[in-house]
Amino acid sequence: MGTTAFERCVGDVGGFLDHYWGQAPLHRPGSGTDAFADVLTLEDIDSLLAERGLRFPALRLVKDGATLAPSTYTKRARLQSRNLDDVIDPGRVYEHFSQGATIVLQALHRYWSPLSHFCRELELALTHPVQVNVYLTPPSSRGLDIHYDTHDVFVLQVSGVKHWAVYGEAIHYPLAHQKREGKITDPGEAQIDVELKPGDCLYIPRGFLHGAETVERESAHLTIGILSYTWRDVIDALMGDVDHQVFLRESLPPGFARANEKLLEQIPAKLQEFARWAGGRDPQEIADKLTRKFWASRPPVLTGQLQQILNLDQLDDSSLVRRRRGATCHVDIKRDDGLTLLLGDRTLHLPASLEPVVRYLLGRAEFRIEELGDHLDAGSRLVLVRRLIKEGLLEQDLGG
Ligand SMILES: [Mn+2]
Repeated sequence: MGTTAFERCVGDVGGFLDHYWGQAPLHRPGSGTDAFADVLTLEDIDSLLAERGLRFPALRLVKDGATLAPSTYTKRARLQSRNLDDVIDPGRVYEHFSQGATIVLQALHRYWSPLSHFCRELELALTHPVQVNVYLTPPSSRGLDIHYDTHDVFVLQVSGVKHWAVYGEAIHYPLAHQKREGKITDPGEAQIDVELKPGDCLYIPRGFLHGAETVERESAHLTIGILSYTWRDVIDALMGDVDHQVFLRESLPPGFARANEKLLEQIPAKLQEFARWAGGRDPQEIADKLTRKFWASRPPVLTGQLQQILNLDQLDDSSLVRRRRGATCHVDIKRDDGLTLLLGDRTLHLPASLEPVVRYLLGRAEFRIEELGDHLDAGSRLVLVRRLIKEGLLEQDLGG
């Protein structure tokens, strides 16, 4: 391997960004049947279905364009003193599958660590959030009707074969709520018409119509969804400050809803005032807000953290420490009150004096704690490293 997650999806990243990203679908033939075996196999899916005790809607079933009622494949279970009525019944899931239903495993990046890492790598490359679903379709079946999605997707074929058709754009850059209701009967001519084989990747930008069905064989694929930030988010970031603007807090003219002349008269001036205010905003401040939004909302990947916590008291100056795989950290020094580390789901405030040592340790693949000696005394460096291990940013080398 040695290639990045992004390259595994699109090949040449530069060419993809120039010619396809947000513009056009792309089919990329794969490098063989085992191309995605390290992230998910059919055996893995089998074990996820049968052994994980999943609850709806982590798994759902669709058939011929319709979602099956969860009550037909869930069961009741008692846990502690609680009655759960949404526990997936694997036996009934397999029965539905035998009768043509597609199994959808939702948000696998949350609990299947090879996919957590794959998605994390991809989202760090894009700095747009990424999620993944798995679709397992029996032979001669169709899961969803022709539709478009409101986020870009990479379809990665894991096993079996599926026939895909990608048509033109139904709506340019749809947002999450801009879905189309009702059946699409005339999607127009297909731009891509292909049998997706193991190792293949298909990129479908949001808004592009597509449909898929299996023929002779079953099919298992990953759909990686890219939940892009848009310019709408820039406006949202701007609007966060609007409440501080007195000129917008002024009440509308009394009686405006009965006779609106006064309102009509005042709107253009207010909009101009708003445009002046918006135009005078510091772009850096807005960019920083969006940057923080990404780095402060990444779910942690805490594989092995139990061992880390149990071995904290073994840490000494000679301990080898490294950045935890998949851990995110953004150093925010814009604030006056010290150093802020955005660690995905948590924010860590440290004294500003620690900036050089934090930069040092973030810049290294791995290091021994004694290497921090130029910056911190023996006690302080142990305290800092221990804290960063607890926060999930670093991990101690526990020797195999
Ligand atoms: Mn789709």
